[in-house]
Amino acid sequence: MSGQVRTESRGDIAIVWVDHPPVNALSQAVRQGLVDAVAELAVTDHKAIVLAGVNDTFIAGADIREFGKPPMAPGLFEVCDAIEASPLPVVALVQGNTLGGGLEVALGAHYRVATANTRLGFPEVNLGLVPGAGGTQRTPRLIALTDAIDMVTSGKPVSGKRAAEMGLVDAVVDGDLLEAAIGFAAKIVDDPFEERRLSRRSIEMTDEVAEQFAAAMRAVEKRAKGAVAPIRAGECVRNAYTMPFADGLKAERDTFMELVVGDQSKAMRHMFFSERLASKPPKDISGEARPIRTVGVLGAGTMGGGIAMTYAEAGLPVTLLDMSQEALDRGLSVIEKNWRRGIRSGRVTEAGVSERMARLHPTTSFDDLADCDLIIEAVFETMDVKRDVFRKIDAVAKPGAVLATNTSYLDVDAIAAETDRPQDVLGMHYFSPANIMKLLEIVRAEKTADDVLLTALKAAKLTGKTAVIAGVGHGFIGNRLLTPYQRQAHLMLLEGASPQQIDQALTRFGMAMGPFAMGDLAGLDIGYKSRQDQDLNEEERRVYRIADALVEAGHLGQKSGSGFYSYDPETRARSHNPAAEGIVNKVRTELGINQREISDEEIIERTQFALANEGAHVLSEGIAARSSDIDTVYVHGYGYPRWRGGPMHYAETVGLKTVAEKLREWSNGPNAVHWTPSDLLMERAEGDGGFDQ
Ligand code: 3H9
Repeated sequence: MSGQVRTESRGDIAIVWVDHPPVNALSQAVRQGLVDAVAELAVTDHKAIVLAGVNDTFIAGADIREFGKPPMAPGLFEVCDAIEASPLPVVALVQGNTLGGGLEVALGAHYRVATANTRLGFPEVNLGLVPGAGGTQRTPRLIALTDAIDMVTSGKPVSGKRAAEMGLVDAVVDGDLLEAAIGFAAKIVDDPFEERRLSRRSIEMTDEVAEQFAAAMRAVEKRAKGAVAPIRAGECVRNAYTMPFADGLKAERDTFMELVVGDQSKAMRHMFFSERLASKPPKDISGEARPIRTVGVLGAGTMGGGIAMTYAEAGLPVTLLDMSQEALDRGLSVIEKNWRRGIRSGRVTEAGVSERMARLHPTTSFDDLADCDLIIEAVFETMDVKRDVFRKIDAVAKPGAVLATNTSYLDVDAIAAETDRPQDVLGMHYFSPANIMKLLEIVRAEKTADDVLLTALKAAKLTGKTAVIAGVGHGFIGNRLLTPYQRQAHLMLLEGASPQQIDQALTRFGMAMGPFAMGDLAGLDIGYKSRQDQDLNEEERRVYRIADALVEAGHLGQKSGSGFYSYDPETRARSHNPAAEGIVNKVRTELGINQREISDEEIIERTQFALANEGAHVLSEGIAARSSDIDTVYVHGYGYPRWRGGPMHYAETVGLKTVAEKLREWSNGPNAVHWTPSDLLMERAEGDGGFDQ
């Protein structure tokens, strides 16, 4: 047996421990250890086996680091088969994370006991995969088809309590879990368990099942938005009804093997590791995070309110400051309304909302921030206002408090310089709605102390955010890349593409929203005002002539009922806006543009390579530490399809050579002024690797 699996005896019950911290992933040594343990125990006097994991968790799945490498025996499906074929009944003690291959192992067992709050699920689809060791075959043999489809295609885990309701586990246990599992095993030792070997059960594709399946799959296809794994996982579940177990298992394994070498799974595995890498402290810093017991938030508007919600949801008391009682009352009522919406959908209870509201302490006095460990300002986005607010915070905050600005563009060094403690200042850039969006850009200013940066990373972890560290620079990572992306969209609009064509090409590519629908949502007047305030040259003004003309004609986007599109006042449904089309044509004529056909391929190349090129600039300027951080920002903050792995990974998938050739062509073409190929990208294109070498 391997060191990662060990056995012990409790009377005539054997315990098999999977001991592979931190998450007991199913390495080759664990797989071999399990097969050996079951075989060895079969020839002892034991009467039953309890299968458990160390560290209060069962098994979080196959070892993702092994994917894409040559397979090593035994395969996980063989492990599950060996457990199921054991002559001794096997009880899986399911606690902590029981995910993917971990749940497949538990389904190979004959019984499952679980804690009420364990997480059981098939997250394979989040890695662009289907379960590959019988998960799609055993699950529908145990629970209702709709539940099985939901588990396998959504990737969302269910609790032990819910699993018991579904029939996925046999009992919910608490207290001393091992004793409870041993007690359960002692009760069933003499029971026949032949029919508990799930592979031996047969299920049929009746008309009713076929109908349920078709309805469930229609919903899956709608949600998939270009991702293939959920659809393939659903097809595997169907096989469970139409094929003998062995054939269904083989079809599932073949699907897994096909997907694991495909671009989508590679991209999603890249995201899995990128997200974890992004939130690790940089190598050059040391020390410990400062304590976060109380939080202060300035501004009770949309952004400040969302940030306050995030911390209150994490259980922390929040002092919420605004200039007037009226603004505070308005902010608090919006917050309460948002939380109450969660009662209807079951995300929070009535009592939970009251508890959260009680954590919010509204005030109009800066003095009430004196006791806060972390103070985040989310006031109006102009330098003068931010400077003024920071001077006031500096006057009242206790020594050692971490002071954060939620700016989206401004110079954090300049803001820090307003205080007598620039070492305590950094940027914490949240995305709207801040209580929902996962991304947090943490902006490390020139003088930010190590332990201040660590405190911001801790705050992200406490509140379930995906943190990415950025350096100071206009727009940091995310908004900086957005400018050339949008510029290309607006140029193509001038050249002949319609807003619909551009938006559709990009949503088909997988973006959550196209740039013109997004502009309408945000309000076209915002970009207009910001352009008025900037000293833009004639070329740059030309790019946005259509957007400016729309605003001047009163088409401000959704808020005025029309922008690039028209909006139904009731449903907000989008439709063609003939007035916008007229404005587009007029501007093209005024500028003397000869309209031409633009292919969807060109739309994708110009927008995506603009992102990658700017990303490479950001990398070489040291504003992002790694290209994978840029990918994390785009997937979590900008609706970039996870299955494409972010704009930098996408460029690598296309091939940096191809990207470089296009950049060379465009920087010598009619739009040359808008293209500055990154030296870093051009240089990396010469080698075989990607951005992060
Ligand atoms: C599968 O099972 C396929 C099968 O159907 C068929 C096979 C044939 N492998 O997230 P954390 C590492 S597909 C390798 O920070 P948490 C992780 O990288 C798999 N490594 O902790 C990190 O390492 P480091 C289906 C893994 O407490 C460390 O463990 N399963 C794996 O916030 C701690 O992780 C999944 O998709 C793994 N499977 O969250 C589950 N899992 O310290 C994936 C974790 O070097 N895992 N690591 O950065 C998760 O969702 C979370 O890690 C989990 C814990 C919820 C378990």
